[in-house]
Amino acid sequence: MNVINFCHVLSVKIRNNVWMDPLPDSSFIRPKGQWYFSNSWSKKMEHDTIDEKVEIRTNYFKPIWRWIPDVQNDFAARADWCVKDYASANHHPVIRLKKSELDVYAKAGSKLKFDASNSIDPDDDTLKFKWWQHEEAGTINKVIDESHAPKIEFRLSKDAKPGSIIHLICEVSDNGIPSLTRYKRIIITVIQ
Ligand SMILES: [Ca+2]
Repeated sequence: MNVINFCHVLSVKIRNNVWMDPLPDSSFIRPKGQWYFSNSWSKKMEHDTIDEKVEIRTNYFKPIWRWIPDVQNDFAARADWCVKDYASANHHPVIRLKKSELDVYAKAGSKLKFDASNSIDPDDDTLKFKWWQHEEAGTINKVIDESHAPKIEFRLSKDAKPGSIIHLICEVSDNGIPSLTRYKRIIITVIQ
């Protein structure tokens, strides 16, 4: 099964008041009673070194690990704020989109433009831009190529089905120490 398609499946009820993402492994039976890391699916997979299994595990946890460097840097900056004066510490960029709405409705085949060039950094750091599609969150596989310009422009496929959803992420990082990143998520819904 295509792992990305699998991630589009909504959480499933495991037991009373416990909802989780479905696992990409129908052979795994969730343990009864108390759950620990030691009896988890991820622990089981940790011992599997077959390339295909490693890829499945890596993709399954991508929604978590892709953010970790930014989370760690954010924490490091906050630690700096405790012991340094304002000018000696780094602070996050501020993303300013020219069109501020984050919920966008667009017809199949239409052209879309987004512009984050007005973004600023409170320390006057140099900014890096990255636009990318958060595929696991949406319902259409990759339709947007990653871009590193302050602006992005693309056309929706004429075949895009009404009701389909694309999550577009605008990521802006500075060159301070540690480098800090902010995000904006634009949710594009295809309409008739
Ligand atoms: Ca900064």
